Amino acid sequence: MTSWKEIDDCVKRWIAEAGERIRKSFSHSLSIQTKSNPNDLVTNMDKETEQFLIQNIRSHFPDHLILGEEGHGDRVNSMDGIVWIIDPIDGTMNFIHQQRNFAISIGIYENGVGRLGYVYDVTHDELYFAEKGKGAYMNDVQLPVLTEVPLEQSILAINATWLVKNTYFDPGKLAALALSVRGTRSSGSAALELAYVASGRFDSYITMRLSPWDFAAGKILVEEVGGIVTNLHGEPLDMLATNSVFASVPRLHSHISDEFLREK
Ligand code: 2AM
Ligand code: CA
Repeated sequence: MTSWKEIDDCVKRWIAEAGERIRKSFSHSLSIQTKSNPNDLVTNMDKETEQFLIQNIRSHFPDHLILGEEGHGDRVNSMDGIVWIIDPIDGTMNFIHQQRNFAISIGIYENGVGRLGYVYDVTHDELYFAEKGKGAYMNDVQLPVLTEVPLEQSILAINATWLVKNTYFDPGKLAALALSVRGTRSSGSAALELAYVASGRFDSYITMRLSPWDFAAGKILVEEVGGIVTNLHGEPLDMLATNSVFASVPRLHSHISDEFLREK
């Protein structure tokens, strides 16, 4: 049986190498394609990075399953066994337009329980990672357990479009919430937004529709420092479907749920 330490050593090596390849690609021209709509983008680097990670995972851990955004992984219908959930580039639009604020995201689950989570901010060379029960880190620095903050002093990560046009949830309630906090921010990478909640830079994060590879790693990070990650209705996330996502420190999570997220 492989140890988590062995897996962790491999992941850190592969992430470092993938990050180096992505940084080198900044000086080459990208091949950009659209997926479900004109703003849903994918590049050759998304695909190459996913293939690089999957080849390595398969050769070292052939009995593990892999769920990957770009479809080079397995058809995963259950969270039984060890399942890797990977997004080679989370925040592809930022990757293309800004060459920053995007991340490699890898979450490793055992029978549905998050064991290892990695969010690597490629441009800033910042690796956020957590092992269940053993703490969360940003590079070599351990992240402290989160402290509570009152709503009116909190920073909320939310994308402005959800306050304007929203088919999932009453945008008026989200707008009222946005006006009640100290400030709102949006970084354009769900994995990084969750890593920022885990490191206390944001106090809460709300979004309407994420896929498992967007939140699989970040959820492990936030939970390891005492945060709560649910859908907008306070229910556990379904690791094999799209979900709304609401991450926060516990008391603020209850406060926001009770005052702004209740549906009549
Ligand atoms: P991506 O860059 O890997 O596609 C941007 O708002 C955040 O939401 C990113 O983490 C992005 O991930 C994710 N995202 C964008 N469009 C999405 C969609 N249609 N479904 C799920 N997640 C999406
Ligand atoms: Ca992606």
